[in-house]
Amino acid sequence: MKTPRALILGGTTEATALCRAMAEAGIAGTISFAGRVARPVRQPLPQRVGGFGGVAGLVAYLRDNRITHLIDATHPFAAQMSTHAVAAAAEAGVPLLALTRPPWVPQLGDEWTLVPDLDGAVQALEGSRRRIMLAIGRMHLDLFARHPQHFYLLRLVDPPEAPLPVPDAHVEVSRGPFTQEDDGTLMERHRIDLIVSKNAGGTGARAKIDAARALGLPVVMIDRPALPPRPEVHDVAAALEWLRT
Ligand code: 3Y8
Ligand code: NAP
Repeated sequence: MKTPRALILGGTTEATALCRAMAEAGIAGTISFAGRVARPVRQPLPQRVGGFGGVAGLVAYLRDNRITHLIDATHPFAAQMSTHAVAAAAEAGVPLLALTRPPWVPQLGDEWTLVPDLDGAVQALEGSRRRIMLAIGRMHLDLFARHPQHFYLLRLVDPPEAPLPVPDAHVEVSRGPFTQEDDGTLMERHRIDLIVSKNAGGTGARAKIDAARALGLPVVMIDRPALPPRPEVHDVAAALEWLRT
C-alpha cells in the first residue's frame, strides 16, 4: 500500500470531521476550499483556497502533488466541482471516493413542497406577500428579484457587499451549524410563514427544517442537482478505511 497523500474537496461538516480523523490517524492530506467565504473555518489539515482552473487544472494539481487518493466531500449542490472531480480523477488515474450525506426525507408533520431546482423554488413563490426565510445562502439570491412582494429573512455567511436584489429583507450574518431552538426563535421573531431550503442533508443545515416542523410551517424543499456516478460513502469511518486501501 502506498503512503496515502489525499486531497479532500471540502466545505461541509463531514469534510471537517474527516480531516480531524485523518489528522488523528496520521494520514497526510490537504483540504481544499473554493474561496467562497472570507474566512473558511480552520481545519486540522493543511488547506488550499481557490479554484483549480477547471478539469485540466485539477488533473495538474493531482499530478504535481502526487495525490494518491481524491475524496469529494463537497456539498451536494456543488455540482460543477463534483463533476470535475469525476473527470479529473479518471484522467489522472487517481482513485476517487465521494463522502456525502443522504438527502433529508419528509417526516410526520412536515409540510414540504418539493421543487426540482432553484428556478422551481422561485416559481413556487408566485402570489401575494409572504414572510419567507430564504436560507440558501448568497450566490443565487438574484433569482428571487422576480418576487419583490415578499419579506425575506436572509442568512448569509458574510455581510452582503452589494445591495440586496430584494427590497424588503432582513439579513442574519451567521455560518452554521445551527440549532433548532435558535432557528425557531428566529422564525418567530420575524413572523416567518414559509421556509425555502436546499436538500443539503446532514446535520449542519437541518435545524431550520426541524424548527419549521415544530412550528407547523411549510417548506419549499429544493432537490439536489444530478451528479455523475462515483463510489460513495456516507460516513467518515468508511472514508478513512478507503484511504488505507
Ligand atoms: C466556503 C466553509 C464545517 C462546514 C459547515 C453543511 C453545514 C454549515 C449549512 C442555512 C443554510 C448554505 C451555505 C450552508 C451550510 C455547513 C458547512 C454549510 C448553508 C461554509 C464554508 C463555505 C461555505 C460556502 C457557502 C455557500 C452557500 C452555502 C451558506 C467554512 C460555511 C446556504 C447552503 O456567501 C457565499 O458565497 C456562500 C456560499 C456556497 C450557498 C450559496 O449559494 O450561497 N455554503 N459554507 C466553502 C469554500 O469556499 O469552498 O467556512 O466552513 C461551510 C458550511 N456551510 O466545516 O463546519 O455541512 O452543510 N452553507 C445550503 O445548505 O443551502 C446555510 O442558512 O440554513
Ligand atoms: P460549484 O459551483 O460546484 O463549483 C464551481 C467552481 O468552484 C469549481 O469548478 C471550482 O473551480 C471551484 N470549487 C468549488 N468547490 C471547490 C473546492 N472545494 N476547492 C477548490 N475549488 C472549488 O461549487 P459551489 O456550489 O460554489 O461550492 C463551493 C464550495 O462551497 C464547495 O467547497 C462546497 O462544498 C461549499 N458549499 C457549497 C454549498 C452550496 O450550497 N453550493 C453549501 C455548503 C458548502 P475550478 O473550475 O476553477 O476548479
